[in-house]
Amino acid sequence: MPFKRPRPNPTQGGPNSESSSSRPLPAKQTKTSTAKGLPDMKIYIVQAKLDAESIATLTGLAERHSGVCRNAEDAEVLITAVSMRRRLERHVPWEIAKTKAVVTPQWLRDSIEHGGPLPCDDYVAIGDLHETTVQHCPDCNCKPCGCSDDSPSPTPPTSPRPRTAELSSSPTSLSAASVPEPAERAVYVPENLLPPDPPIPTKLETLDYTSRYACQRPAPLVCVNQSLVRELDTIRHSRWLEGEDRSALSYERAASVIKAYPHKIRSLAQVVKLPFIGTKIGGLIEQYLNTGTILEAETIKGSERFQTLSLFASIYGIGPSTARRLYDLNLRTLEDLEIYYGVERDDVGRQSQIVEVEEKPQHPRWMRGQRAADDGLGDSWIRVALGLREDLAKRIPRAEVEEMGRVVITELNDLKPGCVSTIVGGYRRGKRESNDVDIVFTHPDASKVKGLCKSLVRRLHERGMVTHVMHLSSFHTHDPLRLHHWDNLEKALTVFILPPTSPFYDGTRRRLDLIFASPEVYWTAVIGWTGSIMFQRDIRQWAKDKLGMKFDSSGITRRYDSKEFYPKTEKEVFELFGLQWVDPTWRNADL
Ligand code: DCP
Ligand code: MG
Repeated sequence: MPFKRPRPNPTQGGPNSESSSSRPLPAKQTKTSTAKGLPDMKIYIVQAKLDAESIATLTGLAERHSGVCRNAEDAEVLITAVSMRRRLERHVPWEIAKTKAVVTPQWLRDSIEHGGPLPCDDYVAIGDLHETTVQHCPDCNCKPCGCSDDSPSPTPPTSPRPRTAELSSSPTSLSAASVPEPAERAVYVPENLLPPDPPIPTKLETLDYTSRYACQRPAPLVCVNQSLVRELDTIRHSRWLEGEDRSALSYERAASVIKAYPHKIRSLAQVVKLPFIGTKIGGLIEQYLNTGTILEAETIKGSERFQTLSLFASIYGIGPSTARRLYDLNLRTLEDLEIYYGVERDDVGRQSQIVEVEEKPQHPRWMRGQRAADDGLGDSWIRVALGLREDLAKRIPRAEVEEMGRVVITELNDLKPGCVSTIVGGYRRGKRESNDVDIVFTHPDASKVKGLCKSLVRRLHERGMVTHVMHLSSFHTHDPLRLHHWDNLEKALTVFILPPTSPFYDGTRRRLDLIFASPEVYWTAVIGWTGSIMFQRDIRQWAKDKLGMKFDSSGITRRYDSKEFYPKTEKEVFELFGLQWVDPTWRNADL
């Protein structure tokens, strides 16, 4: 779910995840994975230009999924972040480099994700080595250049070997093999597209606040240790603003664990064994217990830099890197930003206009810590958001969220009768006031969903209700070979105003996100967009760790064979993953 309101969240997972490539992968090859993703392959990692953490990560990946060599000469594949020949030559003799596939670190990540070596063409690290890299690439496809159709593959194709055994060996896991085969898309008949009614009670006793996974911990809207959570969240927010995503994630995880801890914390001993509470966090908790605050959080709150970066990042479309850039330009107030961006408030404030902001390449927002350098929506949207900032900063009470839902659904049903929908996001988790309204829609007849998002936005615009659209994505059929199935949903991120006939009308602009899912993935979309961020991210992590499955708001896929699963109710999603049901109001795993 790209381009939602930038929020103080570093590792933006949201409904989707972790490899840094947003490019569609080439078709899967006949050579498929064994327990090791890249069996019998020798990899050498050129350390130049990689920081210690990346070296450790890449080495770990190579060790787990392949084989690591101590010198370049013995390797088939050289992984390097270096892009200049001269620089590479300082580390690897050119004559040797020419006999290897010399590729970027992304090749390793993508190949592992893919379950076998990918063609190197798109991952060539050094321009001068393009041809030799393609020639020596260990993928089993014929090389686009340099080899003939009948040249033998460096590693002959092996027959596919599903990773089922490996998966089912985990004692806590629901084996992927035990999951029923997915229904064929063509014969899928949705049986229950409406939210369960009456709500399914959460059996708190079956949930586990000590779990490493937020999707197993019951987290209320406000917990008994809320002020401690807030202190930790201040540090997290600061780290996020400073681009220190890994550190931010540590604080986010610790705060999330505390959020679900059901007792008032009076001594560190109560929580010291909980996951993600290490020595550092433990020290901070102790400090909080002794003094009622965490010194670092208090210092952060008092810092001018933090206050300014927070202010800038509160503008929809400005992410941390843009905020820091603006700060470095010596801008300090929103008025400074107005001048910098050339905002004429009357222009954007009251006119009804569709501002379609150019869509950027979609970097999975959930690929925490690996986001694009520029995390915002672009200058044209920032200009609009600055002009609307007073309206957009106002929280939306529940009754008004419901009114907005009613109005939109009425318009939609005029357009296409029979649609069903769920208001998701913070509203569904019980928040008394929301920053925006998120609604997921579908139609029991899948063929009627396509294009509906655009038609609805057009209709709402014609009726003066949608004034701005900053992202409108179109629907593509699900492509299971993509790393992230973003395109199974149609999304419109808009600015909305209630019609003057509404009893709630007061002219305030509101952010409204419309998400259209095909009926097969309606419930995964509902879960992904209900959040909270940490809750849905840990469902994804759980699905990956325990079942070898991919989960995001646009679908569920089994990794080893890319088969899709279509749960028919929200509860079925939990059942499929072997998770206990958690009512949305207990999914508040973030602050
Ligand atoms: N989401 C996510 N990761 C993100 C952003 C969003 O998983 N980085 C998912 C979970 C969120 C849901 O989308 O709960 C809706 O996102 P919002 O930004 O609208 O956040 P909420 O609706 O939870 O709160 P509010 O809108 O009140 O700020
Ligand atoms: Mg929301």
